[in-house]
Amino acid sequence: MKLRSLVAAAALALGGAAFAQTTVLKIGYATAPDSHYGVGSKVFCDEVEKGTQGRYKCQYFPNSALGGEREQIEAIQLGTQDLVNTSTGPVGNFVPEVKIVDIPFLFRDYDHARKVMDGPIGQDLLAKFPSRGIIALAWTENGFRHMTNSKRDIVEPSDAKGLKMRTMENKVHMDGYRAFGILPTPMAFPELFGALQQGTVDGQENPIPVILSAKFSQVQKHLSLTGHVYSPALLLLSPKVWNKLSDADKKVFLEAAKKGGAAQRVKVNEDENNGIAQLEQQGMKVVRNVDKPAFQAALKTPYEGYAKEFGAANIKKIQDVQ
Ligand code: EAX
Repeated sequence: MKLRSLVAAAALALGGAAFAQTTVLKIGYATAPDSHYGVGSKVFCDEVEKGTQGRYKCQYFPNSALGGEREQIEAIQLGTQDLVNTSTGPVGNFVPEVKIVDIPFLFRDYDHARKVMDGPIGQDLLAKFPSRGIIALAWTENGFRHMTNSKRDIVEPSDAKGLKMRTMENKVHMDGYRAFGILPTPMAFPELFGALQQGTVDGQENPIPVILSAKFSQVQKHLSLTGHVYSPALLLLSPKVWNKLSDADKKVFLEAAKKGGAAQRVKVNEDENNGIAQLEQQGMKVVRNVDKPAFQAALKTPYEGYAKEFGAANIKKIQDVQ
C-alpha cells in the first residue's frame, strides 16, 4: 500500500476513534460492591455501556468513597459527580415533596411499596427533581428498615425509650422516632460504624441489606424486625450529563435505570430471605415478635403533623394503592 494511502487510512482510523470517544461517568453509593446498591448500579452501568456502544462507561465509588448521600446529591447538582444511587434519606432536603414516602408504617409490604413507586404517585415525584437541578432516572430500593442496638431487645416502644439512635438526616423519620421514645441523632452514614463502635450512639435503623453489607453485627447485639419505615432509593444523574445526551441516549439511560432498579429489588429480596439467618450466625439476637401495632399507635401525633404537611388525602391515596 502506498505511503499516502497508509497515512489516509491511519487518519481515518484515528478520526473514527475520536468520534466514538468514551465518557467515563462517576457513580457513588453507600455500601459494598456486592450489596443491593452495587448490584443495581452495575446493571445500570452495563446497560448504558451496551446501549451507547461503549460511548458511556462507569467508574464506581462504593462504600461512601465520595462522601455521605447528602454530599453526593449536592455534587450531582454541582456537576462534580455524575451519578448517585441513594436512599431517600436526605433527598427531602432537596425535593421536599419526596418526604411523604418516608412516613413510618406508610407501606404495608414490598408489593405495596413497589406498586406506589412504579405507579403515577412515584413517577410524579420523579418529575419534581429537574427544577431542583437533579435528574431522577428511576426508583431503585433500599428496603424496610429495622432497629439494631447494643443494649436490649426491642419488642414494643417502651423498650426503645431512652435509646440514643442514629437516624438519617430526615425530619419525617425523626418526628416519628421521637414518638417511640427514641433520642434521634442524625448522622451521615459514613460516620455510623465508628459511632456504634465507640458507643456514641446505642443503635441505628437500616434495612437488612445495609445491616449485612455494613457488617453491623460486629458492633450491634440486638436486631428487632420493626420494619417501621420503607426506604426507597433513587438513581440520580447530574443535569450536566443529561443535557449533553441525544434523545436516543436519554432513552437508553432511562431504560437502563429501570433495569438497575429491578435488579436491586431482586437483591433486596435475596437479602431479606437469607440475611436474618446470616446475622444470627454472626451473633445477633433477633426479635421477630415485634409489637408493630404498638409502634403504629405511638405515631398518632406525628401522623397529625404528616397530614398537615402532606395532606391527609395524599397519604390516604398512597395507603389505598392495592
Ligand atoms: O442508603 O444512611 C442510611 O442509613 C442509608 O440507609 C444508607 O446510607 C444506605
